Amino acid sequence: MPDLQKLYDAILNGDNKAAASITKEALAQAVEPMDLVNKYMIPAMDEVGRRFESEDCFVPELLLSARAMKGSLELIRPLLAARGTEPAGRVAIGTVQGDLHDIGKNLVASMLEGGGFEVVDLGADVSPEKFIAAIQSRRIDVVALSALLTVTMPTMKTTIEALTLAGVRQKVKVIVGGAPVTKEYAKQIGADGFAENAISAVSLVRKMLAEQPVA
Ligand code: B12
Repeated sequence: MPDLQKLYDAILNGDNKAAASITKEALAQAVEPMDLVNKYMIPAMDEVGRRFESEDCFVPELLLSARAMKGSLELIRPLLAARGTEPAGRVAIGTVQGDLHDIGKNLVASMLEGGGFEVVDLGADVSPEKFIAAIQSRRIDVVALSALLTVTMPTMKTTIEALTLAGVRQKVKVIVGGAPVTKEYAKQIGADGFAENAISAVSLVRKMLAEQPVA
């Protein structure tokens, strides 16, 4: 069994090679993938965030840590996706325009795939027009919006408004999330739901589609 504390350290120190090798070793030894994510990887990114806030590290260090996190997540993602059974619905997910943070969004996408949903990942910095085009071309059930910056949170509202203007809002459920987003904010901007993390996002979408299938 690898020393998993070293996975935390590798992500914290932005050492992508070490992070990938410990992740591979852990998965080969059947360590539960979500334990790696929740107990070591996310806490390491939280610590990076704290250091960034207190100016003990800067954007280059953030980028290295993010690269290490993404590399390990890429190894974990296929395992999460393989857990699904029948497609339970189709979700278009993206980080809203102006926001480049995509680690949390990728995690939500992986968990939804693992939960049996088909996921159309539109990426980061996604314009309202791209969300609209996805709804129009891909029979989307749920639109999932991510934002990590307080300055891009209002873009969630403008994206929802754009869906209404384009006449596609009633075709989908809209869920929102990201570290600064709250349940109250979700309600305030007219979203149908909010989830705090990737695991609760899956149960939220499942519940929503079971309770009231979209038109
Ligand atoms: C990594 C990182 C970066 C990387 C992003 C790399 C990438 N590809 O994503 C880089 C270096 C590019 C970056 C840039 C910037 N960043 Co930054 N970044 C972070 C950091 C350290 C970690 C974010 C992260 O990945 N967390 C791990 C993931 C797993 O968590 P998460 O994203 O919150 O996602 C979870 C939940 O929120 C939820 N969720 C997420 N999305 C969704 C969507 C739905 C639908 C649902 C239901 C749930 C959900 O589920 C996820 C899994 O559980 C945070 C600090 C922190 N601890 O959050 C700062 C942080 C977000 N960044 C910050 C800032 C200021 C910036 C910059 C402006 C810095 C600068 N001066 O240039 C730029 C902005 C660039 C831009 N236009 O977007 C601030 C934001 C402050 C604020 N209140 O707005 C933070 C909070 C750091 C800080 N403490 O100051 N950043």
